[in-house]
Amino acid sequence: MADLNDADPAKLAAARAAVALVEDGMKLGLGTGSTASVMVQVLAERVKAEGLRLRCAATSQATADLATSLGLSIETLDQIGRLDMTIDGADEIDPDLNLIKGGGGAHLREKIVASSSDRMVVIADGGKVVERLGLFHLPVEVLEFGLQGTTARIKAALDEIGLDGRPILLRKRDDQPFITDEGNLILDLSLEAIPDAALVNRTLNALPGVVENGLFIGLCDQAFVGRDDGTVVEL
Ligand code: ABF
Repeated sequence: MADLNDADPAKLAAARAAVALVEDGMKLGLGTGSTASVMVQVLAERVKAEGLRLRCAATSQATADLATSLGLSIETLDQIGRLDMTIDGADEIDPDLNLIKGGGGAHLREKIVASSSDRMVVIADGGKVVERLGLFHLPVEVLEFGLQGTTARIKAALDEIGLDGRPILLRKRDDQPFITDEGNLILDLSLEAIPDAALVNRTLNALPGVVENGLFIGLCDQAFVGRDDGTVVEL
């Protein structure tokens, strides 16, 4: 486990700001990714130092493994039910706190956990803040079954809403298709700019074969953006 002293200062600052919101007895959703991993370490330190009693659900197996290794106990979302707060990272954050997530391949569980939370707090470094979403590829989790047809439907649906000709790539890791925690595949859409994120979200999720896309619209309540000097800006 990486030492927190070696953590990226911007990520650490954002993580500390979010973990400061945690109170004894809370039910928490734990995000995925490198920033969320720093947050889990900061949280574990607080739990140890202050004896906080928390109930936690994880957005990925990787986060569950990390949290467990640090002494946090993880339960399933169904065991806990409604969560008080989820703290997670993001790939892009716009001025309305809409997000692109899923660069780490966990956006399906992340969206379920965020939607089961009274409050979603995003932590990030300044590189994630954008004026308009879309420069980062948009991850879309799809079933392996009927992949070609699903890809064609996504292309046709994007054409219909004026996003024609955008490249769609099957995500790979070590030359093999990337498999999510739910056993699905991910298509990465290079949209360049998303003029109407709610429309793209609705359009993609209505297609057979699509499980979930990485647009988080109206789910994030608050964002802490860390800077390299250790200061934090709240959005
Ligand atoms: C998760 O981790 C994802 O939704 C997002 O794709 C990614 C951000 O990772 P990092 O914090 O490593 O930039 O939150």
